[in-house]
Amino acid sequence: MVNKLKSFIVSVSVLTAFVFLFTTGVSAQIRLNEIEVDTPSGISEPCEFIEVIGRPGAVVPANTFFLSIDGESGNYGFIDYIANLGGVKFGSNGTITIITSSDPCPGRKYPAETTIVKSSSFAMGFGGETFLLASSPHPKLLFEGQDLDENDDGKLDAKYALTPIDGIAWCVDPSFEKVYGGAALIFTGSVELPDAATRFPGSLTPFNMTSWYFGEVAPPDNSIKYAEPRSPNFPVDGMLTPGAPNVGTLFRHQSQQ
Ligand SMILES: [Ca+2]
Ligand SMILES: [Ca+2]
Ligand SMILES: [Ca+2]
Ligand SMILES: [Ca+2]
Repeated sequence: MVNKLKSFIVSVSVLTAFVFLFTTGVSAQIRLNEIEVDTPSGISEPCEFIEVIGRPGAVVPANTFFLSIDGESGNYGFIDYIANLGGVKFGSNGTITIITSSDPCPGRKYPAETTIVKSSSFAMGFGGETFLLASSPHPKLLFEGQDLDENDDGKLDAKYALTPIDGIAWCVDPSFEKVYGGAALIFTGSVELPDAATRFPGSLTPFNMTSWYFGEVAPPDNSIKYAEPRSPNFPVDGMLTPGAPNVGTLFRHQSQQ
């Protein structure tokens, strides 16, 4: 009897470990890949998108979210934009593309090889902002306008039990703004915050500043061209690839100088 119980406990533990490893294995392969936050239009953001990369055909574990979290004083921790990716299958090119359901981007066609997810959020936040992939066992607590940092200490409050997966952030002044969930702060400054950012293809380290290049986006709204000011590491072949695998040769710029 004791032996049976022991072997039952062992089986359950092995199964639990397997499920845990499998789940973390899948989420370990999910990365933020590309993001266009500020489109050239001065009045709306019709061509915003968020691209997430993973294994082609893999299903995102339940309760996995993309969050745009405000980092500015007075709004520390507020969710500006949310998309639930749980249960979504990566397209055959390994991407999921999140767009807003309310504001179509005229003239832009997303490839059939990506999976489109529509968010009811209207636009990601401007200024100091964190763009985070995270999971939480409390999905009902996550919605646009929720304050993930009620005590404004720059840490995601424990009650949300968020596990960050990957993320980037930018700030005008990090001494007055917050960056959440360990996101890589890829830009600080008051001149021009980046309009968009792209992960170098194949550089899949999470929360890693040097995996990213960024810049302004040139008009028109559906443009895929970056413009100045660009990041110092901007590759000669850098451009936006909404819903498609990224381009940009890492460190190429150094041999050009
Ligand atoms: Ca903001
Ligand atoms: Ca707050
Ligand atoms: Ca907090
Ligand atoms: Ca892309």
